[in-house]
Amino acid sequence: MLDTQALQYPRNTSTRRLFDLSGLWKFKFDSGACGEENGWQYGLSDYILMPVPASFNDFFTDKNSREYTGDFWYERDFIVPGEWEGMSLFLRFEGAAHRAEVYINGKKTVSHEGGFMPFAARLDGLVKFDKPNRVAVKINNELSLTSLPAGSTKLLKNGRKMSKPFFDFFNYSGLNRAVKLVAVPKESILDLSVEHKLTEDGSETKYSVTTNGDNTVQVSVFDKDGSIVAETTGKEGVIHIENTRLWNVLDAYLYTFRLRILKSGSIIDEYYEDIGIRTVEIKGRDILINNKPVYLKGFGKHEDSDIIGRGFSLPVAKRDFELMKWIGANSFRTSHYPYAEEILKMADREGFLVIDEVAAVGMFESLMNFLEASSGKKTDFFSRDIVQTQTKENHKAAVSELITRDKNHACVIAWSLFNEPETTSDSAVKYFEEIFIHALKTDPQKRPRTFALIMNSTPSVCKCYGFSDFLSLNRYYGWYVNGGYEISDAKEQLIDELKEWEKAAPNKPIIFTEFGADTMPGLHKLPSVMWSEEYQEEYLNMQFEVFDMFDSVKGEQVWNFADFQTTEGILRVDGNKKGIFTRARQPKNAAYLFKKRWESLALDYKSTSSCRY
Ligand code: CKU
Repeated sequence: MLDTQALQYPRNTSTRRLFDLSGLWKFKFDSGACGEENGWQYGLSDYILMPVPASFNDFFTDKNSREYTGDFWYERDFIVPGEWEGMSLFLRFEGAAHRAEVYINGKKTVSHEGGFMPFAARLDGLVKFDKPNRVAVKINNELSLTSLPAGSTKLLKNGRKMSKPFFDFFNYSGLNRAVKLVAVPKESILDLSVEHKLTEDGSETKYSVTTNGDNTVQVSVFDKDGSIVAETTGKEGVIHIENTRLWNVLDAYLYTFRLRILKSGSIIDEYYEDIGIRTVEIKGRDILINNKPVYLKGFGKHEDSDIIGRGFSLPVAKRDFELMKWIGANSFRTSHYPYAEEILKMADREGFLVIDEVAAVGMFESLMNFLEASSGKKTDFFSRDIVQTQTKENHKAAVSELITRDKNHACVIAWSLFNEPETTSDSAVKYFEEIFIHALKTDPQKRPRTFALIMNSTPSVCKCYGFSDFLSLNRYYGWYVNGGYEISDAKEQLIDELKEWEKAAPNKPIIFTEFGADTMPGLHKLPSVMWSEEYQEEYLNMQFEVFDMFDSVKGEQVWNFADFQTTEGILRVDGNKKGIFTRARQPKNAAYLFKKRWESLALDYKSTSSCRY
């Protein structure tokens, strides 16, 4: 059963309490997978200290530790204040990559699969008040056919395990996001869903609140100045706001929804959520926000930075938003996994459009999918029984969690349900259908659903594009195919493929969710060669010319926002260098090219709808 309250962003309110347990935790590798046998759930000996939140990998100076694959443990003590007795208590793990088992004072309380979603270890009856309690968590970072992201684990001849991802980012692991101690009233608000509609005089928001009791629920809506604009009671209902200040692209406005459980005048529980009122719809070949067409400008990103790996860093997130605003972007995709909630909150506040992606990446099954996809390699990932059972179950659970966690964010305009899966077999079709239906059922706002199409998923062979409400193309003509002086042929290929898509899917907008060229910052060559800053610009100018030829292309999200770390290999020079910014978040020349283009493109660029700005 989905613990919806665990997915609710924790807040201090008049009835709720919160401690952030970020800091140094005890840490130990368990290469023999014998931690429990040795009683590690009660406490670790011979440990080292490890910062939380962060990936453990890049702190180490020895390669065996950096590449470590298998079980590892974190542990610390915490005190629950006596004043919290009688409340419902839990530890909220916001991201433990990739699976975790939590022990409270030696007792196993919860396990969770997937490294990018919050889950709760319920503490009721397990902790002492005003005295130290111990939390020990065993994490495992092995990749397999059933993990999201998918990959394999190789046993080296020396007995060590090694991660072999079917995807192009380093398998950063550990407590990548915060752990919080949360106290809520026994009778409390478990979940809120909202669905917006624009009316002649403002807006209507259909809402639904779940609680674990029968007392009255009150919903009050406040504007930015703190004035109340609507109030109603009941677990379900409609909130009518007049002259609504809508949430718009790069022009955000958030109302505060205050939820209360009331019992004879006293407040049993209180929770707040900042909510932007807007609608999203695909109509013909347009993406409409509040019934107005938009053109997406932005990036595929990663949660990736120096030293902390995939660990969440508020300062890095802040810098990224400043750069995205500076360059004239209005959107990004959370490639290739759900990002920390704080990032979506920032996007809500800044008015960015987000394609929210589940960690279903690697379902093409290749160690170098980026290369092999363009060479015509075929795999049969979905034909396996284990994929149709266990992987699908994990995938559905991940979709449920993602949508439950993120459904109320104004910034989320679409769900991306896969990145570059195999799509040419009948077994893929069956799997896709279930995942797409599941997402639709779970989302109260019925947002558009999509998936990013790998290079060899072309209209003539792809059997799955029909499920998408808009097409998301990852294309590298001019890089993996016909790069360098052959770029003129690359351009022809790109044009030909787009013509085919326009014919095959006449009613679907096309977004380029990836295109890009690896570029060593500071490498200059006249005339250009591949990897030089000049070639990156030449490649991008070619892409722009083609995008501008097709009215069906309704967005461009370049790969990638910044350089990022990957598994080492002959095609990666200390990581993927397709960034428009370096890993230290400084511009390559191409950043100025984008700035010029994006600042000059209207928000409704190429719209076909009659309703324009
Ligand atoms: C990117 C077939 C292309 C897949 N795409 C996925 C992304 O994760 C990679 O980093 C390609 C690349 O730079 O190769």
